[in-house]
Amino acid sequence: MTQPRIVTTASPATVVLTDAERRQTGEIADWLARTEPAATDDLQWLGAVRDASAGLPQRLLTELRRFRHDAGPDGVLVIRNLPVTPADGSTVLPPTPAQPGSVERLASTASAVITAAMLQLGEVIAFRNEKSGALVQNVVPVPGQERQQSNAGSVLLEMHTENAFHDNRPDYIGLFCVREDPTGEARLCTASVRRALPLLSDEARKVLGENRFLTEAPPSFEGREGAAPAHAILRGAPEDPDVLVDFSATHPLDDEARTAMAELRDAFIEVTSALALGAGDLAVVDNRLTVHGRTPFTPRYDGTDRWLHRVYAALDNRRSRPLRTAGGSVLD
Ligand SMILES: O=C(O)CCC(=O)C(=O)O
Ligand SMILES: [Fe+2]
Repeated sequence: MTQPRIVTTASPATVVLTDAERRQTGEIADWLARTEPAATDDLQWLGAVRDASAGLPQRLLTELRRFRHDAGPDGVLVIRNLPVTPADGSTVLPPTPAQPGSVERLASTASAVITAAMLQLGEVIAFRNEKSGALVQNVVPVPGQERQQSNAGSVLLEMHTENAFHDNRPDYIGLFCVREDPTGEARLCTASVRRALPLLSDEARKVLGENRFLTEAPPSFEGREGAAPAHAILRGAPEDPDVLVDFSATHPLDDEARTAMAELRDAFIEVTSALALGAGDLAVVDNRLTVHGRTPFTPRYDGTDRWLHRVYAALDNRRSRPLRTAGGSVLD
């Protein structure tokens, strides 16, 4: 496949916290980082974060609520100037991890910030077979996995709906940058179906709306084989559809479907926003409206590489209940 040209369009909706709002958020997050059992996967700690998230700055709560109502033309909300480490300087950010499947099990200022923000959008979830079911996961480049189509890779990561193959895929993905890419090359790419739709031919719209595509599980899911049933890529209201596609895992079932998918990929490239995330930037992506990916970059593996925390949120906790066998946040 040819490497897409990344075009930066106008930046998506962005909220920059004032220093007072950052302090207010930091006070909550620093307190949560010290709140027992201070473990990101513990239901009691999550309960404390859920309660405390109601005390986030009013402007942030309002923006999150608006975004949940309607994610806008880009389906992305960027929140900047969030705290990453404690205000009192008691902890500094450790070196960027480089081991495979790295996750955050211990509460910290940064893990509390992203969990609190995501809990204002929905219920946080994880998948037992992905990153050992941890709710707060690390997005870091991993030596030897450079060419993988997963967030451990550093080649171009194709645009995708997160966990497209899964019936209970998240509604929102939070990506919180705790250390920016020192080379400045890595960009989070996002493209919404609302922006891409007007660029598609009538024929492509029709074909993309039919069950002519198969999607496999991504490499980050251990032990998942085979593809789910054939599905449509454009779904719901024809004039404002949802999108379900992973350009490295979705396969067209016939030539017309292949042509339509190629047209969609070109349209997404035309409307892509490429965001260089800085430390303290949280990008929230609406996984129904917007696909995401990442430009290639050059890891150093010396502790200074780009480091994001990732948390998923789902809107309907009852729908996934049969898969949450222990009644917690992890889907089996
Ligand atoms: O590294 C990025 O910016 C995005 C990676 C990604 O797609 C993910 O973690 O879900
Ligand atoms: Fe992703």
